Amino acid sequence: MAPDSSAAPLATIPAATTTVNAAAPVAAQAQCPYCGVGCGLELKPPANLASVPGAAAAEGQWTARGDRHHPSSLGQVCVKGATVGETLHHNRLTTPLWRERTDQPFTPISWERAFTLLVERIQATLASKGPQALAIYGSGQMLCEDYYLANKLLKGFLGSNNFDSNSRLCMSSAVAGYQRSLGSDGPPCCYDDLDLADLVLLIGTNTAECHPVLFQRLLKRKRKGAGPRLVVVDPRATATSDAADLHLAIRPGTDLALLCGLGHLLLERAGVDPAFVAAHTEGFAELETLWRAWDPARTAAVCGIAAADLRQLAEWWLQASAALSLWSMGVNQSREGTATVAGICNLHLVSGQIGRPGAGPFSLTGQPNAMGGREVGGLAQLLPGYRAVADPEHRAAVERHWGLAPGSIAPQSGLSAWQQIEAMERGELDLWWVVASNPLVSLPSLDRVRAALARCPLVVLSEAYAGTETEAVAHLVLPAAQWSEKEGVMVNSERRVTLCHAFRQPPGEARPDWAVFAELGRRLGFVEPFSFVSAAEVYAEFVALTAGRLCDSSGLSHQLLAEHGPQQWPFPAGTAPGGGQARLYTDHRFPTPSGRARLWADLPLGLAEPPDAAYPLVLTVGRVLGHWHTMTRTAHVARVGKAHPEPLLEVHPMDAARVALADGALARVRSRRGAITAKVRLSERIRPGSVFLPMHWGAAQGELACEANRLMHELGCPISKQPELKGAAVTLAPA
Ligand SMILES: Nc1nc2c(c(=O)[nH]1)N[C@H]1C(S)=C(S)[C@@H](COP(=O)(O)OP(=O)(O)OC[C@H]3O[C@@H](n4cnc5c(=O)[nH]c(N)nc54)[C@H](O)[C@@H]3O)O[C@H]1N2
Ligand SMILES: Nc1nc2c(c(=O)[nH]1)N[C@H]1C(S)=C(S)[C@@H](COP(=O)(O)OP(=O)(O)OC[C@H]3O[C@@H](n4cnc5c(=O)[nH]c(N)nc54)[C@H](O)[C@@H]3O)O[C@H]1N2
Ligand code: SF4
Ligand SMILES: [Mo]
Repeated sequence: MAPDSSAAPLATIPAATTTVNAAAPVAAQAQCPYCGVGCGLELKPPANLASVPGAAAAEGQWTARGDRHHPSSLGQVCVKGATVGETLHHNRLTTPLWRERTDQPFTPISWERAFTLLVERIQATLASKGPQALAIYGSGQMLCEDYYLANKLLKGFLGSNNFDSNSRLCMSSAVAGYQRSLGSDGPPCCYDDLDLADLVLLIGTNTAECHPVLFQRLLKRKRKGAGPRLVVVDPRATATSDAADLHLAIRPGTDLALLCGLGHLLLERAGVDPAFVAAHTEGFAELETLWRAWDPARTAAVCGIAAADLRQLAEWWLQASAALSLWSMGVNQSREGTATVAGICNLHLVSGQIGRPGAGPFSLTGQPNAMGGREVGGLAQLLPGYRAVADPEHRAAVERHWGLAPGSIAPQSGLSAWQQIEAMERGELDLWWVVASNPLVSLPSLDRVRAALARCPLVVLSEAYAGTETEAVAHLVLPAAQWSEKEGVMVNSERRVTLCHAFRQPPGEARPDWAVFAELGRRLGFVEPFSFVSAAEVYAEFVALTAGRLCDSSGLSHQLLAEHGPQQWPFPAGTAPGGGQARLYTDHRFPTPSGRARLWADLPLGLAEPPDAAYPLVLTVGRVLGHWHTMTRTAHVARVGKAHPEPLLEVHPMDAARVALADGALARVRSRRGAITAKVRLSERIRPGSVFLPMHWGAAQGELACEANRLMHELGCPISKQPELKGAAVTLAPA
C-alpha cells in the first residue's frame, strides 16, 4: 500500500510504553533474556524499593533466581541468568540521538523530531527509489511483538521484504534444513527427551558453555549412572567434550562427510529401518548411493579422525533405543549448513529415530527468541505463521489478515543480511535500520561492512545501551526499552512460549521497539492497522495468523500465559492450559506434499575457504560461558569479567612452534580480509591446524578489543544464506 502523506495524521494514540504496576514492586516472572534454553527467572525488587509504592524501579538493582515453576528449567539457571539484574541500568540510552554525518557528534533530539525525520526519509526513499531501498536488520532478541510489527510495517505496508535478522547468522540453516527434510521448520523434540535418550550426539555445539542448563540436565543423569552416552563432534576439546564418552575432533567443515560415513556403517550393519523408510520417507535410493561411497577409511581420512572412533559411534547408534542429536553453530554456520542439517535428519529418518520420546534431530536455538522470530516471519523469505513470501496463497492469507489489497506484499524474498550489505555497496539502500543487534561486531568481513555502511545515507539504530560499535556508524539512534522494561513473548528451543513481564521503568525516554514501529506506522498514514495500545493486542493479532499452521499458537494470549504460565505450541484455539504438544510428527506424517519426509543426498564439499600455503590455519570463532555476544550487558558483571578477563587465541603448540609463538605472546592473525592482534594461549585442546578466538570483544572494548570478524568471510550456505562464521583461512606471525 502506498503511504498517503497528505492524509498522514499525527499520532492520535498515545505513545505506548511500559505500564509497571503502580503498587509496591513485587517479584516478577520472565524468560531469561540470554540463550535459547529459555530458563524461567524470578526477579526480586531491590530491598529499598519493595516498600515504596509506585517507586520508579529504574535505579535499584533487581536480583534474579531460577523460577522453580518454569517447566523448561525447573529453577535452574547459569551465571548469565543469575547476574542479569546487574546489567540493566549501566550506560543506557535515554533519548533519541541524531547527526547528519557520522563524523559529527550526536545531538539529543525529541521523539517527535525522530519520527518526523523517519517519516520524511521513508517517504522520500519510496518516491525516489521505491520500497527496495528500505531494509531492517533485526534480531532473535526482539520480542514476538517487536518482530511482528516491524514485519507488518515493512513487508505489508511499505512493500519491501527486506526484513532480515541476525538469525541469518544463527538459525537460518536449521530453518532451511528442517523445511527441506521435514516439510516445515519447527524442532520435533522437547527437553524431556534429554532425560529419555540413551545416545546424545552433540554436533557442533559447546552445550556446556552455551546452553548450560540443558547440559547440566544431561550431566545429572550421567552422574546417577543412568546414561545417556554422549558423543561430541567438535574440532576443539571443550567443556562439553570433557564430559563425553567419545570426542570426534574432526577437521573443521567435515561434519557432512562424517554423517555420510556414519550412514555407510548403518547400511552395512542393518541399521536402516526398511519399514519406516518405505512408509514415511522418499529419496532413499540416492542417499544409499551417496553413503556407499563413504566407507570408514575414506571418512576417517577426510575428517582426520580414527576409523575406530567412527565405528564406535555407529555401534552406539545401532544400540540406541532412543538417539537424540543436538546441534548449534558448528553445524549451522557452514557453507554446508543446510546440507548438514539434512544429513542429521537423514540419519534419524532412516533409523526411525524421530517422533517418539527421547529421539530426534533437535536444533538448539541461540538467542532467547530465535524460535519466536521464525514464527513471526523474521527472515527475508518468511511471512508470519511459517509462511513463505514466495507462496502466492501465503501472501494472500497474510494480506487478508492485514487488510491489504491483493498484491501488496512483494512476491520476491527480500535481501538477506549479507545481501543488505552488498546492496549498500552498490548504493541501493537509502535506509538501513538495525534493531537489537550489534552487527559491527557480529557480521563477517567487518572492514567491508564499514565501507558499505558509509554509502548508506541513513543508518538507524534501535539499541538499549550507549556506545556500541554500531552506534559509531549510525545517524539516528533510538533508545530502546529492553527486557524487564517491556511486556512481551519469547519462545525457547522446545517451542515453549513465555510471557516476560515488565517490572522496571524504562530509563529516560526509552520505548519498546514494537511501540516505535506502531507509532511510525500511524505517522506514515496507516492509522487503523497500527492502532495498538498494548503488546497484548499485538500478540493477539499475531497468534490469530498462526491458526491452522504447524506453529498454531491461536489458543495463546498474554492473559492465558500470565494466568497459567509458559505453554508449548502447537496450541490451537480451545487447547486447555498445559495441553500444548511436546513432540511433533508422532504419527510420522510430515507436512510435505506427499506426507513423507525427504532424504537428501548432498555431496560433502568442505570449507568455502580451505587452508592453503599462504593461509595454512583455520580460524574458528565462538563463545565463552560468561559472556553474551558483544558484551553490552555482560561487560558490566564483575564475576564474569573475573572469569573471562581477556580474549585469547587458542593455538596448538605445534602450530605455535612453527612461527615461534610462546604462550602469552602477541600474535598477528591475518586473513585475506585483514589482520588483528591477539594474545596467544597454547593449548593441546585444539586440533593442530585450527585456531580459536572468542567473538565477544569488539572495538568498543578499547585495549581489550579483538575483532575476530574482521578476519571472517561472508561466503556461506547457498540455500540458507548463512555465512560460514566458523571457518576462515588465516596465518600467524609474532606481532
Ligand atoms: N555463554 C554464551 N552462551 C550463548 C551465547 C553467548 O554469546 N554466550 N550465544 C547464544 C547464541 S545466539 C548461540 S547461536 C549459541 C551458540 O552455541 P554454540 O554453537 O554451542 O557455540 P559456539 O561457541 O559458537 O560454537 C560451538 C562449537 O562449534 C565448534 N566448531 C567450529 N567449527 C566446527 C565444525 O566445522 N564442525 C563442528 N562440528 N564444530 C565446529 C567450535 O569449536 C565450538 O566449540 O549460544 C547461545 N548461548
Ligand atoms: N565469527 C562469528 N560471528 C558470529 C557468530 C559466531 O559464532 N562466529 N555468531 C553469530 C550469531 S549465532 C549471533 S546470534 C550473532 C549475535 O550478534 P549480535 O546480535 O550483534 O549480538 P548482541 O550483543 O546480542 O546484540 C544485541 C544488541 O541488542 C541490544 N538490545 C538488547 N535488548 C534490546 C531491545 O529490547 N531492543 C533493542 N532495540 N536493542 C536491544 C543489546 O544491547 C545489543 O547491542 O553473532 C553472529 N556472529
Ligand atoms: S542457560 Fe541460558 S536461559 Fe538458562 S539461565 Fe543460562 S543463559 Fe539464561
Ligand atoms: Mo546465535
